[in-house]
Amino acid sequence: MDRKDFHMLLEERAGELGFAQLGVVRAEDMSTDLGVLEDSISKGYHAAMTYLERNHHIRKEPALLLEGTKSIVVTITSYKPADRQPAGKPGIASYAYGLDYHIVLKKRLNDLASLICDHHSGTTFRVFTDSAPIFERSLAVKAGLGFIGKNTFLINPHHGLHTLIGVIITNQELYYPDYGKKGKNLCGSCTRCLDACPSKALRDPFVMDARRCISYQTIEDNRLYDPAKDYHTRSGMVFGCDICMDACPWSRKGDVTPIEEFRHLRLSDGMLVTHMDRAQWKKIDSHFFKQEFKNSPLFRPGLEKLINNIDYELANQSGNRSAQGEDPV
Ligand code: B12
Repeated sequence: MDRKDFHMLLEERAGELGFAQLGVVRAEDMSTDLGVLEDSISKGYHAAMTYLERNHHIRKEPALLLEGTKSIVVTITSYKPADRQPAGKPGIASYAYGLDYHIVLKKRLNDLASLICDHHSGTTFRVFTDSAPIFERSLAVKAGLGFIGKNTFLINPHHGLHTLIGVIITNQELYYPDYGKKGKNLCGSCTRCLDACPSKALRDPFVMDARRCISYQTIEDNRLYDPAKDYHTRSGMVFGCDICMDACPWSRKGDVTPIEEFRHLRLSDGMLVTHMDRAQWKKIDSHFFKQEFKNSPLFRPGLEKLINNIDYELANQSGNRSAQGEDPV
C-alpha cells in the first residue's frame, strides 16, 4: 500500500475510533512557538505552572521525545455535550462533564497507532495528550486542523472549539498532505472572547494571562482562596471555564461528541455530577470523592480545593465580600 492510501486508511480508522479529524506533519523545529512561550513566561503569564519553564529543548525539537522520530500524527476529538449543565449549579467546564480525556484519548491514540504498527514493520511510537512538553495547538495548526483564535483556542471551521488534541509521534515516514493556508486566522475584527472574559485574562488578542484565568484559578492553582477577601468574579464557575469559548461564534460549529465516556458522569447514588448543587457537594467525604471521581477531571484539584471554589463562588454571588481583596495581578 502506498503512503497516500495508508493515510486514507488512517483517517478511516480515526473516524471509527471517534476522532473528528487528523493531520500528519513532519517533526520539525518549533523555535517560533518557543519564542511565544518565553515571552509569556517573561511576563509571568504562566502563573505557577513551572513545568512550562522546563524542557524547552524538547518543545523546540519534539523529535527528541522518541529516537528516530519522523512524523507527528495530530488528532482532534469533540467533547461537545448534547446538554449543558442546568443553570444555577456550581459551574463545571464542559470538557469535565464525563471521564478524564487523558484516559479516554490515550486508549484511542494507542489503538490508532496499532494501525501504523500493523502496516509498517519496526514501528516505534509514543502517544500524548496534554502529557508532554509540546505545543499541541501549534502542531494542530501545522497539521491543517484549524487556526489559533484570539482566545488562544485551536478553532476548527467545521468542528468548532470543543475539541481536544491528541498526538502520536512515530519513527515512520508517512504521507504529508499539503495543508496550505488552512491555519489562516478567521477571527476578523471579532473580540467577543476578550469582551466576555469576566477576569480579563485575555489581556490582548492571543495573549492569555493564566494568573487571571478562571480555569487556572479553579484547577491548576492549588492555593485556597479566602472567600471573604478575594474579589475576582468567576461567573459561577467552580471547575475550569468555558466563557471565552462560548462567546466565540465558531463554537456553534461541530457535532455532539460520539464518545460515550464524555457523557455527564453519573455517580453510584444516581446523581449526575453536573446536576449537583452546593449542599450536595458539601456532603461528599474524601472516601466517596476518591471512589467516584478517580477517573474524572475533577479529581485533579482535590475535594478541598473544589469545596473552596464553591464557597468562593457563593460569596461572590451573595455579595458577601469585604471588598478589601487585592487584585492578584
Ligand atoms: C498550560 C495549559 C493551560 C493553561 C494556560 C492556557 C494558555 N492559553 O496558555 C490553563 C490552565 C489556563 C489552561 C486552560 C484551558 N485549557 Co489548557 N492546556 C495547557 C497546556 C498543558 C499547555 C499550553 C501552553 O503551552 N501554553 C503556553 C502558550 C504560549 O502556548 P499555546 O497556548 O499552545 O499557544 C501557542 C499557539 O497559540 C501559538 N500562538 C500564540 N499566540 C499566537 C498568535 C497568533 C497570531 C498565532 C497564529 C499563533 C499564536 O503559539 C503558542 C506556542 O505554540 C495544553 C496542552 C499542550 N501540551 O499544549 C493544554 C490545552 C491548550 N488546554 C486545553 C483546554 C481544553 C483548556 C480549557 C478549555 C479547559 C477549560 N475548559 O477550563 C482552558 C482554555 C483556556 C484558554 N483560553 O486557553 C486544550 C485546548 C484544545 C483547543 N481546542 O484549543 C489543550 C491543547 C489540551 C489538549 N490536549 O487538548 N490550559
